[in-house]
Amino acid sequence: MTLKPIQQTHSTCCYCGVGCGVRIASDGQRVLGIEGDEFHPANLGRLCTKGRTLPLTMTPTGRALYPEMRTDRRLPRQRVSWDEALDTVANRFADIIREHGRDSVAFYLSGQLLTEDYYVFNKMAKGLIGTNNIDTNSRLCMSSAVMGYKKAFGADAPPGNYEDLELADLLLIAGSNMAYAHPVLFRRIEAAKAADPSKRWIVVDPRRTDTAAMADLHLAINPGTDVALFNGLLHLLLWEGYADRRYIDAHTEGFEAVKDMVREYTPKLVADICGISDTDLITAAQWFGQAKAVTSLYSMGLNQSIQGTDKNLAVINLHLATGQMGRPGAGPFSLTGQPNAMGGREVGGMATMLAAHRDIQNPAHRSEMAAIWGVDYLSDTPGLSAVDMFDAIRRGQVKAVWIACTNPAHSMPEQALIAEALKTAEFVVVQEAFLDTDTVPFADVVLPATSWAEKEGTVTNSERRISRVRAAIAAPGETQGDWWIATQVAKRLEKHLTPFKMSRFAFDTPEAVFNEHRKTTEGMDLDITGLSYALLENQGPQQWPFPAGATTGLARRYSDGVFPTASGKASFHAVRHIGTADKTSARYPFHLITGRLRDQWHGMSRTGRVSQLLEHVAEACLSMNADDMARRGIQSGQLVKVANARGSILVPVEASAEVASGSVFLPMHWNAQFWSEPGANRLMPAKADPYSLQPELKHAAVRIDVVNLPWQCVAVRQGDVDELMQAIRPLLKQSRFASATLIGRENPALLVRFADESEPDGLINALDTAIHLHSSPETQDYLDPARQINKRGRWDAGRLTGFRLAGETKAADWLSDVIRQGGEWRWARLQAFAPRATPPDGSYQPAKTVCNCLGVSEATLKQSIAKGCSFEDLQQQHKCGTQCGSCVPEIKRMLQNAPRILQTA
Ligand SMILES: Nc1nc2c(c(=O)[nH]1)N[C@H]1C(S)=C(S)[C@@H](COP(=O)(O)OP(=O)(O)OC[C@H]3O[C@@H](n4cnc5c(=O)[nH]c(N)nc54)[C@H](O)[C@@H]3O)O[C@H]1N2
Ligand SMILES: Nc1nc2c(c(=O)[nH]1)N[C@H]1C(S)=C(S)[C@@H](COP(=O)(O)OP(=O)(O)OC[C@H]3O[C@@H](n4cnc5c(=O)[nH]c(N)nc54)[C@H](O)[C@@H]3O)O[C@H]1N2
Ligand code: SF4
Ligand SMILES: [Mo]
Repeated sequence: MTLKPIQQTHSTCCYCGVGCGVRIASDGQRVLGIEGDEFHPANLGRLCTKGRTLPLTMTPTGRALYPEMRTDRRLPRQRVSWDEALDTVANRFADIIREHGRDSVAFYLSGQLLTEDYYVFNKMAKGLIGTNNIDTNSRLCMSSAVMGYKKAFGADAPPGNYEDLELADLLLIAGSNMAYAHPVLFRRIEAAKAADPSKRWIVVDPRRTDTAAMADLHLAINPGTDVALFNGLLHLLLWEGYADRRYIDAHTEGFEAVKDMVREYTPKLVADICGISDTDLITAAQWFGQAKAVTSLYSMGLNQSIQGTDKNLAVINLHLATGQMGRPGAGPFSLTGQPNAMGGREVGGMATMLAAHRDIQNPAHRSEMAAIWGVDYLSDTPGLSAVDMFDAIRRGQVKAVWIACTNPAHSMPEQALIAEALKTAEFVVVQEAFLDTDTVPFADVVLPATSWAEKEGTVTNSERRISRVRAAIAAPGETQGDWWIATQVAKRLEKHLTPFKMSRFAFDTPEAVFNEHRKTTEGMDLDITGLSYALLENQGPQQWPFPAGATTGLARRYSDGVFPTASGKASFHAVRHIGTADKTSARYPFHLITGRLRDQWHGMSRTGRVSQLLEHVAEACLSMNADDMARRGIQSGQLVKVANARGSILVPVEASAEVASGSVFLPMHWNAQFWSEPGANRLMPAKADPYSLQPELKHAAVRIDVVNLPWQCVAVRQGDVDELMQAIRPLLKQSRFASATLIGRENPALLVRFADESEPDGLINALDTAIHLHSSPETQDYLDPARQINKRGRWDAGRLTGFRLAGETKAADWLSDVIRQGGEWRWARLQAFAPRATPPDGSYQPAKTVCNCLGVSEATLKQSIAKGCSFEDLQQQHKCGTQCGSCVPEIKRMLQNAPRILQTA
């Protein structure tokens, strides 16, 4: 065998909006490793757990590798050629447009597409078909931030850059759990604070997240009360004389109305609405007022609200009133979530905007774009935003939808309605990299896309920095770039819709697309006419604007105090507190909050394949305040039903000090691929902000009841975990509750659990078949039919490699840990599988991993902490937290929670 030489390819991480630069090691066919790029200005060499484990996600099982199609929805899809798939999509779209008009088709895209992909789709919808029905998951994510910036400054996008986060002497972090969601940026601000401990952080979050735990002041406000809080802060800032009159007079308008309005927001009233003390409020205002440079960082806790735009504007008011703008370390900085949320905004890939920050309803903007695209018609009616789009599909008004790079069956609110819409639609196209998502089963046509390490293009991160994404390996199967797929269909559609003209989709490379996109930005606020692939190649990632002739991008906008509004001034907005769409009541007494976990990404199509990433949190779990649990007689590990009028889900509950009394938290990630349940969005309201049209995905009112399902079964099996996971999925619906996950590191295993009133017919046989646990000389059974107890273990070469405990599961945690730790089997076989078997005393230690990079377990850390180790000692002994650093907050919390006598010992 000849070894292929190892190549290094510079690219960008495909997860979050931090936009870390990576170097991919490959042999051209397979990704062999990954490192952070020391020269990329976003991460300077760092990567978080998700970025570091990207190579482990590159397994072929479950990838969409070939075009597939079906003409009868009762039958499975069949593999077809690209020509057949592309012709079908173009023909069906053309037929539907001819019969029902341009607005009877829609596109639902993603902030994870590259700018080039996005550009072609947007041109096809707006420039070729003539519909603005093209919206994206950015509607669920950034649209309130976009509206906030546009209303206040006249243009979109964060004014500052990542250095400002380090330069600020006060960070106001609101509705953002950076420690989990933007880990590498969090490492940067942590380091800045360690270097200068006089820097302060205020964190505004109803939960005591890892981010909040590190703050100098945590304002644990009631969900949805941010506008009241910011108005209260402004009230105090003005009262205490911290207003910057010179800045207000020279560079803003609308101040007087806001000043009058915030009079109402007295400290007493605000403390009551927000559920915080007025002393904390006053402290926060003093710190804000006294700081030389304040940067506010915010994300979904502000955006995903029926007041998302107002929440953004209320933060911006604070900056305008105190002149905390346009200087190093000062400004309102919206953290973008997806790797290319910004690029999507740049090409205008949403229902309410045109390319390069132009407006649909501005006739001059429309004619500029029509001229660039060489078309006569651009629709002047805004298209349907995400929630309305799926509603229109459900009502039959929109007949065909093309979904690319997003999983709406999981991520949209009121899931039941989304499923109904996808069933009602006449024609559903899903362009995906993975087949195991909740949306794919609805597809009439699946278009297989290349993904990270296989595709070419550009992305823009949170600080307006454009980086190249490069292919390191060959495209697997027949997958194609998203831009290519869109281009091929557009060319075919042109023949139907505008025959005999020269093609406007003559793109043969992503670079050709980029060059056309660049032209649309000429003279606009995001002018990038000075950028090219060659420049990005030679000089690395660049910030926009970068007009022709420039030598660098612009690090900081509005430093001259001139804003792109008619008057050149920024606007204050008098926004009042409204609250959440759902109100808690006697019937639905709990606030359900949703959000992210450190090691999972959205619908888990990628991160759910990596056992290491599931070690941090293995299964969906509802976090609940211990006092609330005690009051209701609920115990950790019990199953509860979380319900409201929109539906219900079953989930195990766990006591958590993170949530306040009256609130519960459920991660957004788990879905029908890993669970008997569809996910948190079964319960979330499809109620949206009136300006940004962003739905309130953060909050719902729910009730919580204990559910007793006496029959339980747990099984674990080592082997090809991708294949085991696929085999188990059809069984997840065969009992009232089920969940599947991966455990272990070197020899990962599938873990699946079921619960029901009594043993479901045929489930055990089906399970044994799916996980290859047939009776054999290597297996040992324990049966007690009278009590429905049926257990089996399997050993290979002296090691336990699988088991199934049905009817009685007491030994499940012990046996799972034995498999996870991978050691020799040291106990009597039958005895271990007898009823209520427990590990012989002291013979094993539970294996929860805290430091994922180096595999340091909670037990190991607890032992060292009990011996009196400090944080530095722990790092020296175990190297924990020295790689990606994501576990540092957790280790610090463990140290804080350890009995004091031991810490000082
Ligand atoms: N690990 C990981 N990282 C990610 C992602 C991921 O899936 N996994 N996704 C990326 C994407 S697309 C996005 S958009 C970002 C999101 O990044 P974040 O917005 O930081 O993440 P979330 O956990 O959704 O929400 C942040 C916090 O809002 C709080 N919150 C809830 N309601 C309120 C409220 O009314 N007011 C305030 N002030 N806070 C509230 C929640 O308790 C939560 O801690 O993360 C990006 N990074
Ligand atoms: N309750 C609740 N719901 C939420 C949120 C919340 O906080 N709470 N957050 C919302 C937010 S901010 C967001 S951004 C959304 C995210 O929601 P989604 O967009 O649905 O999330 P993903 O799972 O990232 O979906 C991306 C899909 O693209 C596929 N894919 C990956 N790479 C490629 C590629 O190169 N090409 C193509 N064609 N496909 C690819 C992946 O397999 C995956 O299925 O969820 C929203 N929903
Ligand atoms: S912080 Fe982590 S997930 Fe985000 S871009 Fe960097 S490595 Fe990727
Ligand atoms: Mo997002």
